[in-house]
Formats: sequence, C-alpha cells, structure tokens
Amino acid sequence: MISRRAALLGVAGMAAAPLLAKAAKAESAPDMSMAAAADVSHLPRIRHELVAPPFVHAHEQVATGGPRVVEFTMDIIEKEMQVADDAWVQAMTFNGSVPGPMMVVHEGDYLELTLRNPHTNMLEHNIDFHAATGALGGGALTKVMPGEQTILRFKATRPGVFVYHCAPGGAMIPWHVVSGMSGAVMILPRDGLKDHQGNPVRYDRVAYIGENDFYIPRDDSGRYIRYPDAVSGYSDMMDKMNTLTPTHVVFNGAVGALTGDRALKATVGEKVLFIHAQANRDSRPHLIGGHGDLVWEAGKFNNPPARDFETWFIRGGSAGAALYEFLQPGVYAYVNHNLIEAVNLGATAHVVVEGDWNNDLMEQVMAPTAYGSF
Ligand SMILES: [Cu+2]
Repeated sequence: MISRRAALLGVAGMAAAPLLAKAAKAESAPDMSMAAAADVSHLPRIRHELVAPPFVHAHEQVATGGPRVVEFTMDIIEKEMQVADDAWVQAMTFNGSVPGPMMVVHEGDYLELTLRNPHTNMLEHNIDFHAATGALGGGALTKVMPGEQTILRFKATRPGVFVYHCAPGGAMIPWHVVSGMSGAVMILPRDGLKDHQGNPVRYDRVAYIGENDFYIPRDDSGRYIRYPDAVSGYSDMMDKMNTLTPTHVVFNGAVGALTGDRALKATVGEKVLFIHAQANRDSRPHLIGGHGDLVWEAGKFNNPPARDFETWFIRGGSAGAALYEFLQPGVYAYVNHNLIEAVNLGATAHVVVEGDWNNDLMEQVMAPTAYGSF
C-alpha cells in the first residue's frame, strides 16, 4: 500500500518521463504581470447550480439584458464508477459525473468558475476550456493540488457548444480525460439559435450526451481488473490506452446510463437539442428512425446549420449540436453509428417519445404474414 503523498509524487514522476518533458514545459503559465486588470465590477452577476447530465441547468434561450458574469462552482471528485455489469473504473470527474455538467452562458457573458480539488483526492487537476482564449484554455491557470481551489474567468466570445477537459500535463492529459474528466459548455447567441435562413428557433428540451471511451485492463483470466484507486491502475491502463482500442464506448459514463428507467423523454411535436461531446475520439451520432433537422456539426452557432442529416460527425475534442422535432411516438435509439461501438461496447441511448402515430409518415400496410407454400 503506497501512501497518498508517495502516490502523488509517483504519478508526477511518470508524467516527467523524458519524452513528455517538452510538452509539460510548454504548459507553464504565461507572464501576465504587465496586463491591466479587467474591470467587470459594473456587470450584474448570476449564479447557476450545476445539474448532472443528461440534464442542463435552467437558462434563457434568448438573453434578457446585457452581458453578465455567470458564476459556477465545480468539485473534482475521484471515485470508483461502474461502467458495465462486470467493469469498474477509478474515475476522475468534474462534479461527480461523466461527462461533467454543462455550463450555459450567452455570447458576451463572462463565465466564472470556482474549481475545487478536495483534500480527499490524490491527484492534481485543472480545466482547459475549448471556448476560452489563451493560457491553454485556462489550463495553465487552474492547476489545483488536493486541498486547493482556484477561480478562472473567461469571456464567452464565440457562440457554440465546446468541450472542456482536464489537462494537467504530459501523460496525465489522456489518462485524466479517458478516466472521465471532460464536459461541455454552451454559449448561446444573445438572440438565441437561428435556422438555416436566419429565423429564430427554440428548443423544448436539451439532451446532453457525453461520450467516453474507457480502457479497462483485464487480468489473466480475462476479467476486468478493479483497482483500489486511480494511481494503482495507471500503468496497466496506459498500456491499454496505447492500443487505441477501447474496452467500452459509452454515453454518460456507463453502459445503459441512458436506457430503461433513465431513457431520455420527449413528446411528439417537441424539439430536442442533442448536444454530443467527445473529448478524445471521433464519433458519429445517429438517431434511429429520426434525423438531425438542423445540425451544427462542429457545434459553432456562427455557422448556419446543415439540414436533414442522417448521421453527423463529432470530431474527437469537440461538441456538436443537432435539433430534431419528434414526429412519431415510440422508442428511438440514439447511437454512435459505428454499430460495434453502439451495440457491443455500449454507445446507445434511448429516447421514449409519447404522442399519436402518424400513418401518413409511415404505415404498416401488412403485418408480417406467411406466404407461399411450405
Ligand atoms: Cu484531472
């Protein structure tokens, strides 16, 4: 049994391997000593409590009033999470969930995050916001050891959905990300979303789906290994990660996290904004029996949405958004349309849609019936 401090030093040592030293060195904070302080004292402040995915905290789609400072607090939580019936991971999480909670602001707002790393954790963490400008997305300014907290404020200058993730340097970066440390922010245009012709569109619901590829080592008998803490599994997991072959590809942290009792819900006529984030690996969402009416494939709302997609592409390290109005009731599967990943590795969610069937859109003209002679 290694002590917590030894574990901390040990992992720091692994990160400083020669090949990685150069990458780690580039991650020191920039010189800000000559920069004038930003004055946001005149701006109103609002605080949102974060909620776990697939839900998103209450927010305005069209901003009322001018820019604000929007405050959030997140606790980093290292804990064991069950990924499948027979597989567990010593997860690293933002606020206890995989993915971390979504933060929603409007263009021109300032997002101000208090990031806390409780003393009960073992590892150093930080946050790199793809939506932010400079200092490695804030990663260089937010490194917190267990027992430390930090506050980062950045101006939301580009509307869209963007990934955030932990990036503490060197080999820690992919390890923390595939252990669960990623999430997404949504920066809405102040006047809300627009369709392909520039007309306003609203959504009735948001479905926030974070896809995670896990690399869980097996023992000699083929069983997934359960480790007492993240550090103990580091070396084995790194070997597995370097095969680039995940053992699990899941939505919201576990096989079945969005099926059964936890399926997403909608009603015929409702427009659902599906936000799909993947911090590490490409994906290709597809709604079986439905479409993407308006798809911001790269997730950035200054670009007009594409229409009528069957499947859309999420680049690893990005988030995309697709709006769909449900037209028929039933159970829809929302999958990563690499069907091996969807069915065998876990990347399937369900949407249960209530409402009346429309025979004009689809009708079973004849139920399967025997024919011919046997
Ligand atoms: Cu981390």
